[in-house]
Amino acid sequence: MTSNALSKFVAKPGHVLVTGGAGFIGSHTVDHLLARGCRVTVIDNLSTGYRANLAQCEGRADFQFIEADITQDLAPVCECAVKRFGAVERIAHFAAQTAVPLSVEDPVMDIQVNLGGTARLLEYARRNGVQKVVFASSSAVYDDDAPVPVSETSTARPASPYGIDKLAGEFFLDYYARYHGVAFTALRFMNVYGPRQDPSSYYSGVISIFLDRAVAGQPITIFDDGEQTRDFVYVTDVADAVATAALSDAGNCAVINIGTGIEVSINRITRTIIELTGSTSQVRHEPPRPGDIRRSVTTMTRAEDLLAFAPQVDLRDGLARTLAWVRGQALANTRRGSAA
Ligand code: UD2
Repeated sequence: MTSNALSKFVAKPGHVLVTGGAGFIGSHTVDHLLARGCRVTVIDNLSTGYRANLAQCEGRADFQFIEADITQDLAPVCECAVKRFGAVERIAHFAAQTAVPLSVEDPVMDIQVNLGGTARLLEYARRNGVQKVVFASSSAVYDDDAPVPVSETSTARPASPYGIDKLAGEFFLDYYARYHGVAFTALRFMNVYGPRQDPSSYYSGVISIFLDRAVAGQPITIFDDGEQTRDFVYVTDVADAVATAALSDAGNCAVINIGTGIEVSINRITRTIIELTGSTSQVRHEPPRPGDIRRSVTTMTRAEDLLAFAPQVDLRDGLARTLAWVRGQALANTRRGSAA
């Protein structure tokens, strides 16, 4: 859990609030923060997160879980955690409605949860002297007209309400930094993958879906010709970047793309997964998914300069680690099934 990033910045353990901490990226961030000596409070409404993602933290003296919604008044929600761990010093904010297509179907709900939740969180930060907020933004702020590779100075023109929430959230952060002294870093994640990514939804990440299907021997569906590309970044590298930004002044008041700078096609992902799993799954093609962008990959300069970010896990290794987790889950499910 060490990184290049750590050596460059002085980490400041303290009380960190992680919203959406039972989710995929949030729970890995909790692990990294605890490993760096922080006291961690998680708020999660368990709408898409799972307590099981935090099983390794349960019972620890430096960890507290609160089941609550980000759209609630956060002061009473956090009261017991503040009594126990002291004032919240830093926040990593993941809690959100994360499905891009759902945001298109129901933009009002989407804005209420995502932008409303971010505004509420920032008000809590302002009123309670929180030093810094790290915000889980997204490559969804860019559309298909963005250059390849895309940089933080490229025009951000979201193609979905979800992307609008994220971009507007960044403006909120900037406003709270300038007028209320709450520092921030906004991290625009590219395609994050790894253990604990839930494959069960139509909106799940492609790697989690394909590994799940491959292990089960079920058909794999590639939308379009499979030559569309993404920048896949392993979840522990992302969690490390979040923890570095949260615990130091690195990346203060900056927007930073977090990826690998490596462009990979969906066909290549499919071939590697079939090879790693030895799967007999059939691969079939369906028409392109509405709204899908064709190519996505980031420049690395800003993440390197501001966070000393250097991904440690390459794609093959990351896929192998994720596969081990998927197989572990499948085994646990089988055991639970036969015990019932
Ligand atoms: C990612 C993010 C999303 C948003 C968006 C911004 C994930 C899970 N989603 O969406 O939150 O930030 O980027 O642009 O990281 N595909 C298949 N078969 C499948 C599923 C997907 O071929 O069963 C293809 C899909 O058509 C797309 C690619 O795989 O071309 C990646 O899809 P995704 O849903 O994993 O991620 P993306 O880039 O649409």
